[in-house]
Amino acid sequence: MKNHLVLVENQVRPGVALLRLNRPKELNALNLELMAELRDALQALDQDPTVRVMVLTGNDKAFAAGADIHQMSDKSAIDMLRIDQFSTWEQIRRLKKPLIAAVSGFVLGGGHELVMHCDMVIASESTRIGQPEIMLGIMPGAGGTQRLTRQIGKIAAMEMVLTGKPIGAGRAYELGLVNKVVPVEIYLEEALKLAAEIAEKAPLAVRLAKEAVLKAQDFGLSEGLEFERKNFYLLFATQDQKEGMDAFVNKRPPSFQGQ
Ligand code: DAK
Repeated sequence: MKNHLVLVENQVRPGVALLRLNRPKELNALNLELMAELRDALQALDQDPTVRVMVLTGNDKAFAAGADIHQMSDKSAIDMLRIDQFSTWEQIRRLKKPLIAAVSGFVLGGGHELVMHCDMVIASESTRIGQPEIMLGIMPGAGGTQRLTRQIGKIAAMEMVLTGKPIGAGRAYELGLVNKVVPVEIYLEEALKLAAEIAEKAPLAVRLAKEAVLKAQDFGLSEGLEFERKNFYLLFATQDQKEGMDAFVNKRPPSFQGQ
């Protein structure tokens, strides 16, 4: 039987799917096979109408300790170019539905870059986040200089990228890298609770709002506001907008159908 590198459970809460990285002995090091499996699983759930929100986790000791160093160690620049792993990561970046990371323990290198592909992050108190690539004679290559700097600013990003030293969960919260820090016993539960809350919202509004927030990372303000406005207008074409406003006017809870 195939040994799955990513375990998938659908409907762990209504409308919520859970994906678990499953290379515990290697601290969930992200090899090519795991990344391909993860991309395929995420894309399938993104297309599945019964799923509204996805949660990505590892285990208490490690979310992921980075890309697989054993697999990369003998590669040439041309090997890396031919493998073109960036297209896999790019496909994860293009997911339409919200993806929430539930992390604990080591969140290093590519592991943290993967977390930065997620939309929100719940962390356990034992989380250690770092970009240690500099220790290996390389540098971050999947967003660890660009997304990280946009998220926490130049000074803090420089320190993480140039020293390679990990930071604890409290500091990560102060810097805005995680939404919430909770005891290790409940970080997954907390992430599932957040996912379930978002799964109750109008799916098309969630999708277009996620898309617009992500554009703020790429666009200048006036381009971003124009993009926001178009998505805002578009939502007035949905049945869920009528349902949400009718429910408010008639003092009843809304029931959103994603139409
Ligand atoms: N790769 C492969 N195996 C790893 C690993 C990794 N990143 N991290 C840990 N392991 C394996 C260890 O080799 C060990 O396996 P055995 O020797 O038992 O077979 C097992 O996991 C347990 O690790 P340790 O014995 O080292 O455990 P400790 O508790 O003593 O230490 C540690 C935990 C996390 C401090 C240590 O394992 C460590 O420093 N790991 C390396 C962390 C690291 O440098 N990460 C950054 C890797 S570079 C790209 C996208 C992304 C990237 C590159 C390209 N493209 C899109 C092209 C990303 C690059 C990186 O992440």
